[in-house]
Amino acid sequence: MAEASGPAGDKPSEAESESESKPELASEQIGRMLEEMHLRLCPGLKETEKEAPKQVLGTIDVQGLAKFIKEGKAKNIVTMAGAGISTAAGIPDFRSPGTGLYDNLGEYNLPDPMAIFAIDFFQEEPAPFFKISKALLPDKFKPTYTHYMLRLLHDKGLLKRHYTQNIDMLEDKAGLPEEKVIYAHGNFKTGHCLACRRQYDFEWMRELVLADKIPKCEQANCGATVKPDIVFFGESLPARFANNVEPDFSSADLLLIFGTSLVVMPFAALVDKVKDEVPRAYFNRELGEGAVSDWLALLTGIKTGLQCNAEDNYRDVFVKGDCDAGCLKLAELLGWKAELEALYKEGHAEEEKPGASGDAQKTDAKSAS
Ligand code: CNA
Repeated sequence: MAEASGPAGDKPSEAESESESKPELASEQIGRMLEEMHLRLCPGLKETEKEAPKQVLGTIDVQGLAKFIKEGKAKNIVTMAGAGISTAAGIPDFRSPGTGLYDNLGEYNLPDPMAIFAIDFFQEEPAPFFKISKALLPDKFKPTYTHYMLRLLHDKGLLKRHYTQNIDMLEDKAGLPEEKVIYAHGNFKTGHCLACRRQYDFEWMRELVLADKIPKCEQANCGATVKPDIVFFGESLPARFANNVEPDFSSADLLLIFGTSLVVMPFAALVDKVKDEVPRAYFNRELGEGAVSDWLALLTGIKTGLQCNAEDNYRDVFVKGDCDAGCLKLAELLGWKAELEALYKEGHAEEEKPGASGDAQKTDAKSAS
């Protein structure tokens, strides 16, 4: 379109002067252009003969979702998660207004909030990252109901794989076996020297971070910063992610997504990797940016991301509210609530001793819709 209009002050082209006098013609032209663009981008859709995908959920709500699982139609469930599944454990997410990390980085003097997790910035100034890591160290927290719901899906033989953006390793603490979890953004389990790549373990890094020291390589003549193996903005995702995405998502019969704004790529794009007829359920406080039908869909008809708010939504369930509440609600509908509560209780047994503060993580099913 830019080529079609000349620089300011140029004589208008024939098409421009015509469309100025006949606005209805201009909108027809725009319509045709969009149609053409749509066909160019999706050549297979010519004459819009593509069959509408089948709606497999009786109702597009948590009840429909529970019925689908109860009827044994979901045997290869893939789950995806973000920081929202761990906020109830006391770990702040990135983007929640007020409580999210991005709203609380004033003291770090960063060029922008995302810099704290950007590899270029870390290489120059690792101190802010390690300062914040002290508050986020994974051994301080306990899994939430959502983590135990994942565990329950696994115990029942229904979990194909869990993909997490989280680095807190609470999935591990909840008892999900390593082969069932893809830590898409890595975790704190190991770290590597930025220069010589020598490996260090979590315990070694933890002691230094707790003592407000920047982990430095101990190899002779090195001394470079050691970075935990979490994926910073600007770094590639682990090979295990790339190797498993296609087989896992193409064979999934249900996708459950918990506590993520769905804005960080390429993770957010995974929602489009399941087959067209596969139901997708999104447990989140709000429709995250990446979960709404956007301008691109409106303009081109190409729908990427969840379509919870779209008029023709046939498969995307939005379970609004805290994901723990959503999980308890789903567990109740499935007849699994007692098992879920037992797992949670067992995992929190230590904190429930008199005087301990396990209350911060208590929740109930009321606020899920
Ligand atoms: P985000 O962009 O901060 O989004 C979190 C989403 O969860 C938001 O839409 C919130 O509304 C929602 N949310 C928050 N609490 C709850 C709750 N209790 N129930 C339901 N919804 C809730 O975080 P994303 O995970 O989408 O972004 C990906 C980043 C965040 C990844 O790179 C992570 O490494 C990174 N991160 C991880 C942790 C962690 O490991 N716990 C903590 C902070 C950031």
